Amino acid sequence: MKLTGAEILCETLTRLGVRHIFGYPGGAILPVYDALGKSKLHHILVRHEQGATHMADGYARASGGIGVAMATSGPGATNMVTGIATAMLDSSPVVCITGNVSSKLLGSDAFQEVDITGITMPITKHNVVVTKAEDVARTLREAFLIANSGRPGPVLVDVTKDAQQATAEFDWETCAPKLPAKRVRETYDQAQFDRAVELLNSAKRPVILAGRGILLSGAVRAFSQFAQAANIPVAMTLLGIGCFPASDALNLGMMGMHGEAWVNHAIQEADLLVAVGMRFDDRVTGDLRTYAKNARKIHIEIDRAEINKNVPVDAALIGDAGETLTKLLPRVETRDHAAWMRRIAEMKGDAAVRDIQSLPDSGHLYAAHVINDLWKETRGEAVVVTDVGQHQMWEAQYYHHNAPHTLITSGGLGTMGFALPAAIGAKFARPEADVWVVAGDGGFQMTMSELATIVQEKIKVNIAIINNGYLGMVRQWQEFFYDKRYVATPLVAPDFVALANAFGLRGERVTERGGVIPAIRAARESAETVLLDFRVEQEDSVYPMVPAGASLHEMIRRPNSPLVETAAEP
Ligand SMILES: Cc1cc2nc3c(=O)[nH]c(=O)nc-3n(C[C@H](O)[C@H](O)[C@H](O)COP(=O)(O)OP(=O)(O)OC[C@H]3O[C@@H](n4cnc5c(N)ncnc54)[C@H](O)[C@@H]3O)c2cc1C
Ligand SMILES: Cc1ncc(C[n+]2csc(CCOP(=O)(O)OP(=O)(O)O)c2C)c(N)n1
Ligand SMILES: [Mg+2]
Repeated sequence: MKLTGAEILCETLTRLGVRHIFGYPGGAILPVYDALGKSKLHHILVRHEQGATHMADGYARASGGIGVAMATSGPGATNMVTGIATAMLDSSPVVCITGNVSSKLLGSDAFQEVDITGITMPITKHNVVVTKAEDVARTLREAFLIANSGRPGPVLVDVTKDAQQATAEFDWETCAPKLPAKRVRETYDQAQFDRAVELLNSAKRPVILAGRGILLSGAVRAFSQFAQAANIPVAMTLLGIGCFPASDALNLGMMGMHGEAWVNHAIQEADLLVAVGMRFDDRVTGDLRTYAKNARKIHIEIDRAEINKNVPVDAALIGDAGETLTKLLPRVETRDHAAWMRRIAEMKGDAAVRDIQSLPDSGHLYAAHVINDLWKETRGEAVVVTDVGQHQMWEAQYYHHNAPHTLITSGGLGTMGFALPAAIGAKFARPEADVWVVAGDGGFQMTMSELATIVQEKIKVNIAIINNGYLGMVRQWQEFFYDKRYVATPLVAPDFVALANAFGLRGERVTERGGVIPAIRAARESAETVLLDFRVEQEDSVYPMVPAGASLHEMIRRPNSPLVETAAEP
């Protein structure tokens, strides 16, 4: 069958199981758009190509599959850069397709020509230029394979206009990928495995560090069986949240810069850390010289490059988390760690039992209240997509996630503007889910034009803006480390309710604690997207906080005040 490169592209995507493409057209990708119109693929027109990449990323994170974004050459492609880097830092499988000028014009500074493969080389897992129609199908199939195998990541396929327009023979069998099929090699030797078993079965004060690799591996069940069998408490990274139920007795909570104080202390006192699918990010370890000095370490990790990168380990089990945990399970002996659990409970002290819900209503609305009420109202079952800043940390602390893929957030790059588009992607992946955007007044203003995408596509998400009138997380650093010199952090915002109305959406402003639950209920009951503008305390800070570069146990705690650090146990 003879097809144009553009038709081959659409046909290949369809056969690969793609249903949604987030994109924005332009001259260099027009042949593909023409073919798209004749295909069954659902194209979602975004308002900025950054939005397309975050949508594809949110789609991937919510579904466990691959998200697809598309853009034209030049500015369309460069607008994708932030979204690609966001996906790269969090190992998210996204395939980006860009058009480019005709192959004979490449390198001539032609209209809207940029070397997008050069630009994205360090922020893609793989990228490639396709200049011939006959290479389109195989290259795309390879891109999908690479994006979602081993350690996942973004792949960019740049297709020149002549490759889209030329015709070629299309035959699914002959365009099979030429890469080795998905294969995760166990590269640890038996001695490492035996050492890990010995460490696991002899530890007195063990802690599991659970990361996003568990979610990427689809190993939630295997992980839970392992943790229960070993009877070891579980601390989670920000991106690991959801891989183990918050309600489980073994769950300790989040570790790291804004993790729970007792979790960080437990890590510092541990005699064994079992790191599973996490990469010892600097937000997690604090000062490496003082990090968990008394602990032996086991690292279960698919990417060899992560082993001994930041933290030297005693046993490295390189491979897929699910497969490794399943192999370890029969060798794990269930030990009584009651004394250790008691010690951790002691470290929780009063921080764990103070319940913000039982505090008298002082008339102030705190972000923690909003998030905790959201958790209660949605019974912890919503898919929450956050932006970056204080509200992101409060979400991690006060919304207790029990199910995998229910917290979607930009961790590694920390990309403001992520939440709204990523939530749109998540909604396409899981149309039945109650999807909530939790964004700051700063980050929301970066990509709020995607409200129009919501309207055009007639989708329903709920939007909670935690509006503190500041670039709050930066203001907090200025408060703590720059003598309260609030340079460039007070922030004017539009009237968000009027803004929602301008897009044809309903909006509501909430200024008092009593208004939170009714507003959340009304938003959930509405068939259409509702934007809630929560006017919260302006100069509140996130506690605890490990200052950048300090030791993990050197946390700034909330000064004496009627406020509390932690909500009730789930
Ligand atoms: C404002 C802000 C504050 C933050 N504060 C904190 C904080 O207090 N605490 C915190 O934890 N984080 C915090 N973060 C996030 C932090 O920057 C990192 O993004 C996060 O800690 C990384 O978590 P991770 O290692 O679990 O996930 P990733 O960075 O996604 O790493 C996943 C790891 O799993 C591996 N992997 C992938 N697939 C598999 C598989 N199949 N099997 C085995 N392994 C696999 C990967 O190779 C990788 O090493 C903050 C971010 C921001 C923006
Ligand atoms: C694109 C981008 N620019 C700058 C930053 C640095 N930064 C991190 S948090 C933050 C403030 C976020 O403010 P807001 O969205 O209002 O959230 P809040 O912290 O107030 O909850 C800034 C500027 C970033 N993470 N991303
Ligand atoms: Mg703010």
